[in-house]
Amino acid sequence: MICLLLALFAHLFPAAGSGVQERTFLAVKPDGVQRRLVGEVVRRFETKGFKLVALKLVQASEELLREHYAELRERPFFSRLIKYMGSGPVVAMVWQGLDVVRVSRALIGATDPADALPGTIRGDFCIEVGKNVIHGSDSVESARREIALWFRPEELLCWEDGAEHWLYE
Ligand code: D4T
Repeated sequence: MICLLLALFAHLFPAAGSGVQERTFLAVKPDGVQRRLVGEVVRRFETKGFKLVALKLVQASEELLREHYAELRERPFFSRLIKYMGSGPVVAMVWQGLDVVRVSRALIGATDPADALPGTIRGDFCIEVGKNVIHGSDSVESARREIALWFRPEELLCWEDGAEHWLYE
């Protein structure tokens, strides 16, 4: 109930999703699941200190993927991207924390793994842009849209974070 009220509040007052309450959508792509990288990806976000709010293994439908990547529908790689993303299960997640959208993109690394720095997920675990292991929302607005697309409100859990006191000033 409290979660539903918070979701409604965030919808009515966009600034409410900022600060420590900011959320992002991440997905370990089919290649990441096949290559047993789910644990490694979760470990990186967990040890950074972000809070896990939702997680599920999903075989995404073509309809969902077309909606998720709607902005890229005119790009030449769109069909290949939709086929690849539907080629096996993905692990969909929501993470929360201060500046989590921007910091997650930094932890993930550049879209093309050839440009991704060592120490980032794409820098450490993949080679080509068409098999780049993980997706992360590129803005707070995209995160809101993607979370609503992949999760029902009741799947986003509110829980007391005992570590918050040790992570934030
Ligand atoms: P995602 O959305 O998967 O986190 O990737 P990015 O946000 O880092 O990059 P993007 O939206 O530009 O690309 C989405 C997705 O398309 C694949 N892709 C991209 C591809 O196969 N060929 C390409 O030339 C580009 C630019 C990889 C990520």
